[in-house]
Amino acid sequence: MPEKQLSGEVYYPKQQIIDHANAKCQDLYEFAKKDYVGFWEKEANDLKWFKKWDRVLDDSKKPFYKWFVGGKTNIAYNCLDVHTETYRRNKLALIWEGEKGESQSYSYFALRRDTCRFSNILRSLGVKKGDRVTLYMGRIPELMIGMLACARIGAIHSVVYGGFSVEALHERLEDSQSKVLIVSDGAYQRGKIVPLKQIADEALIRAATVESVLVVKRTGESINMEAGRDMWYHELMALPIAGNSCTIEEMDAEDPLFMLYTSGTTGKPKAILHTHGGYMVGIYATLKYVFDIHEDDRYWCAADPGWITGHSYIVYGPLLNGTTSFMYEGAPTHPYPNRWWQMIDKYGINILYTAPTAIRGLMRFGDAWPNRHDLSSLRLLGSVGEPINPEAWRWYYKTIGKEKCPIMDTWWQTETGMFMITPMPCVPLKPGSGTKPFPGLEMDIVDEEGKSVKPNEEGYLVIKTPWPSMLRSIWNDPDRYVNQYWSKFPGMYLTGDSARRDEDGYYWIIGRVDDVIKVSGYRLGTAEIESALVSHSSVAEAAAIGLPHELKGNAIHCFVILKAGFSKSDKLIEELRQHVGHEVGPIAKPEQIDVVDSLPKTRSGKIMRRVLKARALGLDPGNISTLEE
Ligand code: 7RM
Repeated sequence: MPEKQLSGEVYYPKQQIIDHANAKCQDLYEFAKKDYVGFWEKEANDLKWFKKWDRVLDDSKKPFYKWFVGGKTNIAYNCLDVHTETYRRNKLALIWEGEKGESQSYSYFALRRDTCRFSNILRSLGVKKGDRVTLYMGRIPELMIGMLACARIGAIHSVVYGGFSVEALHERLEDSQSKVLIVSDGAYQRGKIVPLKQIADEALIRAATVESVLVVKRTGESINMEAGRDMWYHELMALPIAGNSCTIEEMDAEDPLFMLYTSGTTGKPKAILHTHGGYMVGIYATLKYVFDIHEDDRYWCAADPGWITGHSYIVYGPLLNGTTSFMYEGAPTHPYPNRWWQMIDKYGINILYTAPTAIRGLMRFGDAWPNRHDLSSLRLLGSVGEPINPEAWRWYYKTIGKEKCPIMDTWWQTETGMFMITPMPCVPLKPGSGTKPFPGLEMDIVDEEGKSVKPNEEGYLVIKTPWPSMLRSIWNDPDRYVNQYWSKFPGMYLTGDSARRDEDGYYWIIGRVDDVIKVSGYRLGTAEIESALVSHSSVAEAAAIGLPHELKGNAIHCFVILKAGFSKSDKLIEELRQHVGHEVGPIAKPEQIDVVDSLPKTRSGKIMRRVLKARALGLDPGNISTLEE
């Protein structure tokens, strides 16, 4: 039992959870507090290196930190080859179920073999170390194989979420200067087909660097195949050059592994860069300790591989830990709201990791759906993407976890690569709080001057120590990396979130303080939505804000000023919504669009979204001294 009585609604860990844990987590906190560099070094020693590092951390060129300097490794080697060299070769690495109900599984042996075959194909198409490859597909095994194949040969993968559309994909192909695009003909979603290849064709018209397009057949719908550019994945994989073995590229620990686009404060999305060495160590250790991963577990992260959660905790984390990862292609409620519960029962899933929006979406169908299934295999639950409201937390805990599974509410970002604020199995939980920083991390909540705020006061959430899976930079824009994350408070990483810490030291995330909107856990920038709106012939100016939404967490509300000659109509509003869907993607479609005559602006012409939001919520807009009118 903890020494101190905690305040509020507290759930103490069950003894069997503590006993099962693969480490005494109090010891981890203590060890890492004394020597965080030593803590990470110890974790790195669990993994295979072609050459060990000379130095664990080099902070001589802050904020361009380097980890495991001089070390040589390859994350794909640690995900696959280290296991196929042992008795794990015949163990399942991946179990996949399609939305239509079909299933496939891959042993570590099979996943390595197919990855090697695909690596050979990529090499034969001229893809070399450092080249960029974009992947745009649904949740299918080939996405995992594609990512691992890039990693194996040292190519940098850039996965574009399948929910994004033409302009978003085009921008990402262009910015990354990708040589190859891997796409599926389409993706199943709620019984319908999302025509990914068709969207890609449109995006490719202006993407000059793409030489080859490799198409995975998923739906079998008829698509356009451009001679000389487009090739079928299954045909390539059957060629003799796709041998079952493939030499591995020995990567420097600091060599880039992938780039992943995410939305920021202003302007276009930026590509966050992660590495082979430090990223690997961070992901491996956090998943092992937080979700208490054991190799006989069946672990299900229900996120999309196209987001950081999927990169770290569907693909790399589970494989590094030698466990079995489960992947489901479709929607949680298709064809019925028991779809998830049925699969937990069918496959004996031990750990489920999902987002509050999904939990709320399933909760509204009532307890009868989960109660029809045996969920007793579950041992741990997880939540990510946005603050979880206590009501959804309690439902998840009681109805799904049967009051025996702790909920790991993990706070982290594309930029952090790994869990940052999170419980571990020994930590008492409070619904809605991610509890405390992971061992080895010093975090704080500070005021405008960078000084720690008092308990329960709101402030900027910052990180004060470097960590191995931290972003290294922004692709092609190191200045933006410095300005965005390290300039407001010298020596501190700015997360962009506001938070408070209670009297027990528990962190409570309040939300973004910048122009990022989290819709159903997906991160979108106001700038992307606004620029899509003004690209329509009728719109002169636009502003987007996020307003609270019962299921989605936040929903997008827009304000537009129409150009002369256009007038407000339901037809035009619907056309604008569709236009945003086409340009950015269906997830970005505004909930509501209001036509207005003017927008609140600062004297320098910046739209004051804060004022729009306060007005919409009927709140005091706060300090409006910079307002123009
Ligand atoms: C993993 C991910 C990052 C932003 C972050 C927060 C919000 C994420 C939680 C959360 C409260 C959580 N990466 N966020 N997890 N807020 N509790 N457990 O979501 O780059 O897409 O977004 O998401 O605002 O800054 S992300």
